[in-house]
Amino acid sequence: MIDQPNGRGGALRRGRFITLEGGEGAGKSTQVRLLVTRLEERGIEVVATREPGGSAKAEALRQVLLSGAATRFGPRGEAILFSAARIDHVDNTIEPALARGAWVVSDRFADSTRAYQGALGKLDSRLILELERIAIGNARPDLTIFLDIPPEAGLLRVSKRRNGKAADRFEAEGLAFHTDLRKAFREIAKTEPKRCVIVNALAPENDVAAAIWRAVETRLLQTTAKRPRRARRKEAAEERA
Ligand code: T5A
Repeated sequence: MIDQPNGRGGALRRGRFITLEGGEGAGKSTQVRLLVTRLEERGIEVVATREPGGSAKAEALRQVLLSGAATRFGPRGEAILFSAARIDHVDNTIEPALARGAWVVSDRFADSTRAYQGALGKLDSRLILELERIAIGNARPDLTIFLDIPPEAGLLRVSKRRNGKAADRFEAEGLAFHTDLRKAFREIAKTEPKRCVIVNALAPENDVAAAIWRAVETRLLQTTAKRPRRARRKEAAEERA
């Protein structure tokens, strides 16, 4: 096997990759922090990251994307720019962490492109999948938590936090946009139930955290502990190849 540094050649991946997705103000950043603390308490090395951003070059693109300067390129151009940022994020933050056995928890990832640019921008799903293939290669999330919240409630949280400051490019979209966005996220979760879990984000912070932790325990921690000798033998064989 060719061991490419970005993992696209199928390099061994030992860590686990969790993404949190959802609409504006759903509580993703809050829950990333709580989840990271909880995993660290279990002695797991965790890298907390976010999109757009998460690495030096991707953070530079974040400014462009959130300021609205990329809007003039249309949904296709925006999707490509989000994917360019993702390539740097995967190569320089996510893959190196997973390769050394750390867990990665990301505040948004490729499902945001599927929902925001794909579903809302009415892009051909083949383009979105091709961009995903190029940008993320093997760095596919093991678990995705969709924080589900009525858009009115999420936007209210965000506007309170903003405290008079201007909304960013996506926050500024109307209610119909955010309602469709919620549908798009739910649709993704429905089509990939093995990877995705929907959590009610209207609940109090601690209840949301508890629901996320239940998903992590049942889907990742228990399966990691029980990982059969077969899986470990396969990894060893991949390392030798
Ligand atoms: N985007 C991103 C794309 O279009 N395509 C892509 O491919 C990608 C990756 C990123 C924008 O980019 C778009 C989507 C986004 O519009 P961002 O600034 O990173 O923008 O913003 P968001 O990811 O949307 O995150 P937000 O900061 O808006 O919201 P969060 O992280 O979901 O929420 P959080 O934790 O900051 O909480 C918001 C407020 O609510 C409170 C918090 O204290 C905070 O004040 N809160 C709660 N209140 C009550 N109950 C709870 N359970 C609460 N949880 C949090």
